[in-house]
Amino acid sequence: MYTLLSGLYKYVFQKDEYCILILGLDNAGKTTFLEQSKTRFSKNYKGMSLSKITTTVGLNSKGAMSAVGVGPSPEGAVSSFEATSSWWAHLRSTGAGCCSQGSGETVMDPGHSLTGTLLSPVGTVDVGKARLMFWDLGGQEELQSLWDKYYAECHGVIYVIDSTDEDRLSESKQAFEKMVMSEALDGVPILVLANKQDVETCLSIPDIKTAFSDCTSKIGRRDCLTQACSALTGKGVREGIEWMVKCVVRNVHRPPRQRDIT
Ligand SMILES: Nc1nc2c(ncn2[C@@H]2O[C@H](COP(=O)(O)OP(=O)(O)OP(=O)(O)O)[C@@H](O)[C@H]2O)c(=O)[nH]1
Ligand SMILES: [Mg+2]
Repeated sequence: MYTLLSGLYKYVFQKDEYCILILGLDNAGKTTFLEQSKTRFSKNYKGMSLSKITTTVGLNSKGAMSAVGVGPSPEGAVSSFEATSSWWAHLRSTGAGCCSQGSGETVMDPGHSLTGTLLSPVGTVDVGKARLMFWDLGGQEELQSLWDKYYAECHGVIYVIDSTDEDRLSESKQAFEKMVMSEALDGVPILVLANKQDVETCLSIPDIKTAFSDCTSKIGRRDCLTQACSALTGKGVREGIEWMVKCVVRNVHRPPRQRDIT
């Protein structure tokens, strides 16, 4: 009887949490994608106008803390935030798991003038029993060195490509290649979003697949999907998220964290 009731309690009140990294070059549309996802999947979420999203400065450290259950809700944290010097130093020197760091202070690191997202915003999306916790990491070159600090603890990666930026496609491919070659990401599902498909002159999916073709062997046998997407209009967003949920749920090598819904 106890087992039955405990099973029922878990079914009703527990969510399986999965950490999802959103990576890609700066200006690819990561933050816009995150906002669009939250808007589409969270009934009561009132996001800001997507066209008003600008490159984010620094990180929302309080939001980051709240995502692990020790601070205020990160929902709605879209505007620019400043990085803490201790956070910055902490990230640079030690790195940290995507679910276990933060200082909560707000001071700009004087040594860096960041013009993109460092780590913001943190958002969550519930799909059935799964809760995806997104980490929107900055795409600028100097910030890419931080990406691998999060690999060991993530359950999935969403890699965003700007399909309108042919000039930077090979730069994006190099960043992608470096990422998939990381052992810490072995077996982790990767969703590649060919974003900005609403722009008439954008590169097609076959164009992008061709440009990324020599990454195929490095992707190996893990789940990987290239999805046409417009973070601005929402095209392909639901399909991408639902695919990711399916993959992280079936990946027995990276079990979710379980948390009671409060
Ligand atoms: N046309 C079009 N524009 C988009 C789309 N997604 C994002 N954008 C625009 O691209 C620009 C960059 O979007 P962001 O979401 O800030 O990009 P980001 O990847 O978060 O950039 P960083 O924070 O610098 O790493 C903004 O002007 C967005 O409005 C899209 O699907 N279509
Ligand atoms: Mg951003």
